[in-house]
Amino acid sequence: MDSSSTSAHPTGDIKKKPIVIVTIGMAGAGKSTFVQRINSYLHSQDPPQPPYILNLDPAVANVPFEANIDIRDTVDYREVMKQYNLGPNGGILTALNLFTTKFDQVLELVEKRADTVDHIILDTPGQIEIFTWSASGAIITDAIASSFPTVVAYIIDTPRTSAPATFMSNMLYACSILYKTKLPFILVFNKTDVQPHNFALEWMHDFEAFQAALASHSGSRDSEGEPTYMNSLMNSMSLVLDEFYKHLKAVGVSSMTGDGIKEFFDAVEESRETYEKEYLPELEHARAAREKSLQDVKEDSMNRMLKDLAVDRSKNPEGTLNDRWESDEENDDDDDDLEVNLVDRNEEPYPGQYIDVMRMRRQEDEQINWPRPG
Ligand SMILES: Nc1nc2c(ncn2[C@@H]2O[C@H](COP(=O)(O)OP(=O)(O)O)[C@@H](O)[C@H]2O)c(=O)[nH]1
Ligand SMILES: [Mg+2]
Repeated sequence: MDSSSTSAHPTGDIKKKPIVIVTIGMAGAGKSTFVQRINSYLHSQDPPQPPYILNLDPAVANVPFEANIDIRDTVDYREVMKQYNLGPNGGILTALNLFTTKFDQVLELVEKRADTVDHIILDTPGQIEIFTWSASGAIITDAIASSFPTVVAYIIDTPRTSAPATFMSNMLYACSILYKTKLPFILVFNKTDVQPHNFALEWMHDFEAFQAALASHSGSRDSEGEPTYMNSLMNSMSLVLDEFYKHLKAVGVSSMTGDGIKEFFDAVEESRETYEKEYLPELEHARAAREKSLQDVKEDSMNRMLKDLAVDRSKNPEGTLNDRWESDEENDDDDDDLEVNLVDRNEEPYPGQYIDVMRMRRQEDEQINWPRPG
């Protein structure tokens, strides 16, 4: 009987770190529906692999999945709108900013569960730019990507992307996000139940096919039969994008029927390797560079201080005797900053567990009235 090693490790290998899937995409592309679909797919696996889900959309009325951490428990974006005199977009952005100030606590909650989950999923606000072009979005993405392998799932509304010009702007947007986050990237052509995504794959693999589609589209020639400005611009851009396509994976899914979800998860697993081979070394390199420059600054100021001290002592030798201090104070940490509580919905609720950002509310007598433009 020598089967002891396998019985000690029923799974056979060491638990891998969970992988984070950040869903990004235009409003209505189907991010939330997609998250619901991959959630139910993971639940239906044998054995089930329930993911850990974060909802970062403060303005969503109904989430079609059960989030472990929900921004709406922490901030009420309508209250934020009222108190800061903002419109809906400003309200959503400010709500996300307020939440981001507590993201270290969110990460702690996630890390506590890292041993028991394989996937961590982020659903982001409906309007893409709120996440992709805000400091908060960048902070959240960087923080999570430096703790876990992370992949961006860029959700595309396939039926709405079938016109060549729309397709191109959508791809350029994806391109900008890829270069901003530098994370492994999966293009998810959603809603394939309405329209299959093969046209997109063809355009991505063969830019001549794309240019032909452009040319056959109305408005591609002006009255003299010359290609329009827009048309020639797009022709040259398609060459640029050709390079970009090489760095991504594309899958077609239907969040409605569940088609293609398995292929999506295959792409996620491949992305884990890309993360480890490409993103992680770059991240470590950047971190080392940052630490080195910080160290240089510290050393420089330390040297200058020592020099000043030496001059001082030579001027006033008795002063040196008083240069010591009694350290009778306890090692008292300045670190006891206010614990604001984030909630993991899987744990027992208790009173006062939510962050109350409304405490930052402005005083009645402040009389601030921000004029609205226009
Ligand atoms: N036919 C079809 N409709 C979808 C699919 N995925 C999402 N939708 C619909 O698209 C709309 C927007 O979806 P939602 O998930 O709220 O988009 P979000 O703003 O990106 O989160 C909803 O009406 C969904 O029912 C799909 O795969 N097929
Ligand atoms: Mg949504």
